[in-house]
Amino acid sequence: MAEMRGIDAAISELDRARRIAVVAHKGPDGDAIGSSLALALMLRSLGKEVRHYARLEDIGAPRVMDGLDSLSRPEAAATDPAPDLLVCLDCATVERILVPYFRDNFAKFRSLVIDHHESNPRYGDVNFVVDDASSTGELVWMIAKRAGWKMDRMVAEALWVAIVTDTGRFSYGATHPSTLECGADLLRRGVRHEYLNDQIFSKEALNTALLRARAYSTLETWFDGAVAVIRLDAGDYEEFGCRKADSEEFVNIPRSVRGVKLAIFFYRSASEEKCTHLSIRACGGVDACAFASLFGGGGHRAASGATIDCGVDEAIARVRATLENFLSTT
Ligand SMILES: [Mn+2]
Repeated sequence: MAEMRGIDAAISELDRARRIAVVAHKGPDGDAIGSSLALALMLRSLGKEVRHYARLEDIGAPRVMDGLDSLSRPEAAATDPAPDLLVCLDCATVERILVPYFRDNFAKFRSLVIDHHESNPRYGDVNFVVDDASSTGELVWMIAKRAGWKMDRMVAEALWVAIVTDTGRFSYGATHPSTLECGADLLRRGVRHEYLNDQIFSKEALNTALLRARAYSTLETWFDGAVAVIRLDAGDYEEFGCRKADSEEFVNIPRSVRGVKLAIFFYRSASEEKCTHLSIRACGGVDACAFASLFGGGGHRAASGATIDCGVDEAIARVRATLENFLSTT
């Protein structure tokens, strides 16, 4: 991996702090929730006063992990005792922080950022950001190894979930030898990999399967098959009683179409939401992060996201118009 700069500074920040707030990005995926849970569990067993902020109902399949019973509600942050250190994991920008209070008052806190998004501007007081790391989970594992912290099975399983979800079970390009070494180390710590992988990748509730069928029914391609898209609006989620977290992996539906260079999942998961989210995946040469940045989003070359301030129909029209030009220049 390119650089390990920041790891020792990160460890000394964590060593020094007594009261620590741990937070990941909005709409937490497996890496966000797994890496932050693992860090929170380890810091707690070091005797720190730790609050890990997230809402259980916003977590999709990764909620199969043990240890999520100690989450703090995001709205409690405003009245909880102020932390000595705010740790932001898997969170590319301040605006992406899951807890509104920390987003709005970010400058008031000493902050440590642990992340692997190449669009991350290093917004923390201390930053351990490694662009080409497989996952934030792998970075937390490196910290724990280097600091000599104990990793029990519960911690190892949270890291396993973080890594297998962000690497597509050790298959995407950012899967390095170090990622597999990390996986091996976690297995030695007793991770129930068959159970966890099955629960996360092969099982879903019937209503989620029906929402998936709806998503498939919207599949279409643009520009001679170079782009594939699917769309879900609030009515679809409401019809099947589903949430955003249930559709975490749906972008793989357009991504799976052979010949596609860019796959986009447009969604608005609740009728009170005034904006449309884009989950974007690129294959072969196209830069998904550069494309997302045209709409104020970001992420990685292969996987990125953005939010557009309008309904789904208009978002699709705007993206399609922008794409024509984007594809002809890449
Ligand atoms: Mn990640």
